[in-house]
Amino acid sequence: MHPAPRVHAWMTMLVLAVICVCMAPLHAEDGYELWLRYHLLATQQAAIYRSHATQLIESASTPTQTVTRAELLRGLGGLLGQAPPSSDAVTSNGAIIVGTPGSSPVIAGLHLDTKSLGHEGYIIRTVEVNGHAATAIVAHDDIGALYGTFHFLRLLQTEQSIDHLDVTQIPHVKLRVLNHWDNLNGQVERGYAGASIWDWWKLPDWRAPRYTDYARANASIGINGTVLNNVNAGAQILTPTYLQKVAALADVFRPYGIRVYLSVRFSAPIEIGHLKTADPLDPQVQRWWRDKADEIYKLIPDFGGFLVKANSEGQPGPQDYHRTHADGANMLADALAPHGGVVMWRAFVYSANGEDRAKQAYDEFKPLDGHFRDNVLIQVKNGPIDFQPREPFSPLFGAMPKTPLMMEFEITKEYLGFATHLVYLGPLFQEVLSSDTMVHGKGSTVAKVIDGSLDHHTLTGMAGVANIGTDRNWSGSDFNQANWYVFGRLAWDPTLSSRTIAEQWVRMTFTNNPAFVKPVVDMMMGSREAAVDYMTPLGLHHIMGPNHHYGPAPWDASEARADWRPVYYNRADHQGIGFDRTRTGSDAVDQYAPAVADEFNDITKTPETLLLWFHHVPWDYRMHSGQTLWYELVAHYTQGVDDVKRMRETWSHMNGYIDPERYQQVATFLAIQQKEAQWWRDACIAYFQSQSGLPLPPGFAPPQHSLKYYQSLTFDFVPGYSSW
Ligand code: GCV
Repeated sequence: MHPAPRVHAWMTMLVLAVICVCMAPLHAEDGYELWLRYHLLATQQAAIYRSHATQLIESASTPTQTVTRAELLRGLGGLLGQAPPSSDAVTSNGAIIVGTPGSSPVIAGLHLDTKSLGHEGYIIRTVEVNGHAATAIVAHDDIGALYGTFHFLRLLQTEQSIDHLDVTQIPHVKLRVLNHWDNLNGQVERGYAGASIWDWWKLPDWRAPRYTDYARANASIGINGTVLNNVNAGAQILTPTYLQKVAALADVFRPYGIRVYLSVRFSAPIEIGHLKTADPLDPQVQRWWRDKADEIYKLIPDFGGFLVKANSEGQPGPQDYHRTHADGANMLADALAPHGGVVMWRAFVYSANGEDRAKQAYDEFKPLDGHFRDNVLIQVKNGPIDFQPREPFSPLFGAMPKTPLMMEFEITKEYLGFATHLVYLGPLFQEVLSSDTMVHGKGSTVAKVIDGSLDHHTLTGMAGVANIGTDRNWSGSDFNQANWYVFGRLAWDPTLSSRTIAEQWVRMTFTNNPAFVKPVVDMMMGSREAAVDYMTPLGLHHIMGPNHHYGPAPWDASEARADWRPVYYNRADHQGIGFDRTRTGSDAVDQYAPAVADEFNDITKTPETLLLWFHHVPWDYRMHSGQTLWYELVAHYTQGVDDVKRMRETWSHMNGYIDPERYQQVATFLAIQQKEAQWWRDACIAYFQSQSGLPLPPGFAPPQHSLKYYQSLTFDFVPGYSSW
């Protein structure tokens, strides 16, 4: 047989394959690079920056120095099209000098005050060395230089001038931590971005490159800790097999300044230690935890500590043995103290005891102020109930001056539309942080509680429940990445503006083109209020579908426990709507400092955004607008849907400014958001109208379906919920 035809066919296929490869976009955008997309800058901008990047003077002898150098080469190489050569001495204008006085004689020669920067701070300054202008990125410790490097790259990514730099940054908060609610079986509780990124099965041997990218992303925004597993914890994570896996992850994260922490199950001494009790005052139990801590620190010398959910939603805890939360936390704290570890003990506790759920965490923890060991932080959710689209700040902030309180935000959008709704959480985080507790007079903001300045604490922290999973884009949607990003930036500095952070994120993630940046940042900034409007306006809360938390169900009374039923929270009836938490109601208001309590107690002084949180209000109550409450409620719901329509409209004009892949997914997700916003509006209006008995105010469209229809909807599979 003659081989020629076959060779010919093979050649043809090869040529076709080459053509296909050449025609395919070199780099399809899938969101994997997050905000660390070091794509080539516009020609003119790149040329300017190249003159500031002629030499690289650094040292790469420690692991952190090595990753710092790698990031610089990657960043400069990508943004400028070429990375500068390394050298030992400054010989021309435009050198970039990175490191610490200890690692670089050139930096030592600058005589900058690095000691006052602490472990993580840095300076970025334009300096003169040997008569040449240079940019110095200087810190006291290696990790500060890495943080400074990311900051410097951000200046380039966002096209800022780097001619005369003089930046000093020191983090305001010590522990800046992600909380993963990841189960060991790969499911993520309240996760909407695929499965857990921790591949426990293949660890410790296979250390997926994604773990390094995770560490890079976190370090770039100053996150320095990660709790790997769900607060609804199994004891298994503390077994030797899993600790080896945890140690492998700790090894990957260490150069990036990230410590690992674990959520621990309070009853672990029984389940894996085979003791008869987990009583925190039992000497055998105390010994077990001490031994466990010793075992962990042998494997992971810089292990961060434990996060604990105890006596909450069915989890075991010290109260099972008639002990207090302080007894439980202190026992673990004593085990960790010799190694420098901390306990982050959650204040998210409530039970079906008939008391207003919003009051219970305060009632439980306030009396324990001053009873915790020095290495215990109490981790408090931002609001008194549970990460609702809008809540007042938790009354615990400011109420426990002798105890470090950590903020817990939820980055994953359990109550804000899961993966698909575009809701930028920066304004929510900022609203909470800037709330004034008034405990020491005006200006006693929640941010000052968290950064320790209000009551002089040096152990401080902020936690964010992660929205990260195995989806290529990490967070389930491109815009959800902004919520991870803004959390990290605000944990570093809670006084930053969420708008500035959004703008930087947009520039780094998409483009610097002002025709894109301005409208998209505006859209992000309005998105949280839009969601509040179409879900829970005017202080409504907890009216989502029970358990899975997807979609509206203000009518639901099916839960066994009253405090899990939406009707418990909205209390809509023929007279009015809202939860009376005033002094004649549950008196939750008096958990706040007197000035705040008086405001929340008085219906005329309560901000309308929180009206129905604190008051049961007649339908015909006159609002500031002069309209009735019923009118305003319908108007807000309608406004929310209209806002989403406008967001879609804004986005439709963005076509062509960015890659088609991400453009299209955002467009499709916005269409889903509009559909679901309409559903929220219509279902809630239909139900509240069934209670108020009032006609729809003129000019507003009636719900698209009957109340019966909305009540009949069921959902068999809802992401993030199956682990329950
Ligand atoms: C981890 C809410 C969520 C639960 C979560 C809990 C918590 O109730 O719905 O999934 O459990 O908060 O924060 O512990």
